[in-house]
Amino acid sequence: MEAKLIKLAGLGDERGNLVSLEANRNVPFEIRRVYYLYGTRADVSRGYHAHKNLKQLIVAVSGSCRFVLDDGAARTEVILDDPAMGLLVESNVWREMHDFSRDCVLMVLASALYDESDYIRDYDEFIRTVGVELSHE
Ligand code: T46
Repeated sequence: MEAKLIKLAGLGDERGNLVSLEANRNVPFEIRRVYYLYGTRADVSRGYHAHKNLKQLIVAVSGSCRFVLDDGAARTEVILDDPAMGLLVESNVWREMHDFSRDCVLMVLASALYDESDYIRDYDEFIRTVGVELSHE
């Protein structure tokens, strides 16, 4: 699978940088929730789940971390280290986050409110879920 990286147009000038995120413009969905992760220890990995019905745009507004994305057929890795790049993660994509820098602040724009029943936290269940979906295509 390919990581979908979106270049977020900078509106900066000689004073510094500015990135604007707008629903259904440079963010390809209606934004219903924003959250951010920070202070994650370098020896800690997070994620290990997929979402059944959620789109997310993920931006490392500070620092860096490494994403592993898996659509059930293939895995890919991407390092997020640029506040002007957004990683678009569609539904039914298993994600893991590793190697957080001390200053990493990961901001996530999401298409829905928090709902634990939208999570698939078991990898075997994830594979069964996408396997079923692929067989319907
Ligand atoms: C994701 C990655 C990138 C809430 O109560 N509300 C929320 O909006 C969120 C995001 C989480 N929570 C609760 C659920 C757990 O009890 O906060 C706790 C930590 O969440 P989780 O273990 O899912 O965190 P991560 O870092 O593994 O994953 C998070 C997001 O949950 C997830 O949607 O894609 O960041």
